[in-house]
Amino acid sequence: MRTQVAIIGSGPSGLLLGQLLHDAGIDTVILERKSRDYVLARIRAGVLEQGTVGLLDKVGAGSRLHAEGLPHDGFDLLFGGQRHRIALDRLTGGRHVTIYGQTEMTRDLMDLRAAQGGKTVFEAGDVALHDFDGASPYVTFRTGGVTQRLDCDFIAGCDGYHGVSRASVSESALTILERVYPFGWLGILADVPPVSHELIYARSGRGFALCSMRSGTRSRYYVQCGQDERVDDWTDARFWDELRRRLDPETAEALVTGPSIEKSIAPLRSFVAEPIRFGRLFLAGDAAHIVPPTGAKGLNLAASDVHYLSEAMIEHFIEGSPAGLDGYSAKALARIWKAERFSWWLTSLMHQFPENGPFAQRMQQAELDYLVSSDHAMAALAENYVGLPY
Ligand code: RFL
Ligand code: PHB
Repeated sequence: MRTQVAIIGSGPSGLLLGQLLHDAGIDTVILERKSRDYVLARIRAGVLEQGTVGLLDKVGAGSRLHAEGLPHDGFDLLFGGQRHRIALDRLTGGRHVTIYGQTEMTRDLMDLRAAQGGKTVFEAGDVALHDFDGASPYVTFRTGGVTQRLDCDFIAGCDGYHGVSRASVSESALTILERVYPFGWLGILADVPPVSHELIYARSGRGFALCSMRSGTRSRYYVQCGQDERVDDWTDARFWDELRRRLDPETAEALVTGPSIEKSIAPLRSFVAEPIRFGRLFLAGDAAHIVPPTGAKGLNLAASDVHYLSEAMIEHFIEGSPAGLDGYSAKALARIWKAERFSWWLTSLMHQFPENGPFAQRMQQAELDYLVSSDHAMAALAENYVGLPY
């Protein structure tokens, strides 16, 4: 088998890259380790920047998003028992974010790819990357009990944090920069109306909490939890009780609870691999970097990476110029680091850290007090939240 770009991973970055290249007449094959149903059952991100929505529109995958997605032009910070609104539209000159589940976006992109006859191999086992340092890279994988070989011009490693692509690069060629936080997020999804029509990011003495949603009838809530906690120890009743205690009395009173339809714990880390190009292998999305979810940046960074990467590949295939590919790593990393900084900052501001004593607590409180009293400070938060320009 031969293709121009072998894409490893059928998450948002692999699928969006496949579409952007397809629209430029560039052939791709996606190799995905899991089944389609498995990928579509993963509950992840929910907040899309306008830039991400713009890319989905560009490839023709935006119609359901515009019909069902919820445009949000603000969110609340809750601390000291009070809610403070961050008016994204006023602070950023009319920009907003869109609430639309990553699961739905993935489904839209998969359906579009299938309708256009794009090739995806699901349940591709033992994916291995070969000779990406040379001129003729190829990928081997197992499907239906048979080992196959896929020759290509380039390999796009879009296979997430635990994927094979970054792991195929020699350790000496990679610099890893990382911060692991001493807590996780316990999240639940429930078919209950959201407690508020906008998101609430809450700091409390018991830890961080987030009130989010997927629609007018489906809510997504998170509470900060210990690093080593087990989902099985969290009954729904315990979760709702803990969430209530981290909210102000009025919001806690308004909270509608119900049985969870998904419950999981995600560890929090900041992680960047540098560089993100190795000969004919290019990393994008979670394969290259992880942000803690506090800033809602992970999926949006995956989108900006593949925007840069698709432009670079189009420049190579259509104009015959290597300049875009040569500049990809530096260009993408410049935006990645800004999102890393924002996510780290918001995480540091809103969570309880086991090592924080009274001094650090007062610093968090003072910074939050300052933040909501200053339009300049709120504008800096808002412009990062809606997404920095590409
Ligand atoms: P993905 O989505 O992990 O997809 C990678 C795909 O590669 C496949 N794969 C392999 N395929 C073949 N061979 C192998 N050896 C393979 N190894 C792996 C996997 O099966 C998978 O299908 O990476 P991608 O495409 O880079 O997308 C990144 C995003 O998924 C991620 O950044 C976001 O979900 C992060 N995130 C959020 N981002 C936001 O922008 N806004 C949010 O509100 C937000 N909330 C979140 C989040 C992530 C969370 N969790 C669970 C980590 C909330 C949570 C709780
Ligand atoms: C979500 O709805 O899953 C979500 C929203 C905002 C975040 C993180 C996760 O910052």
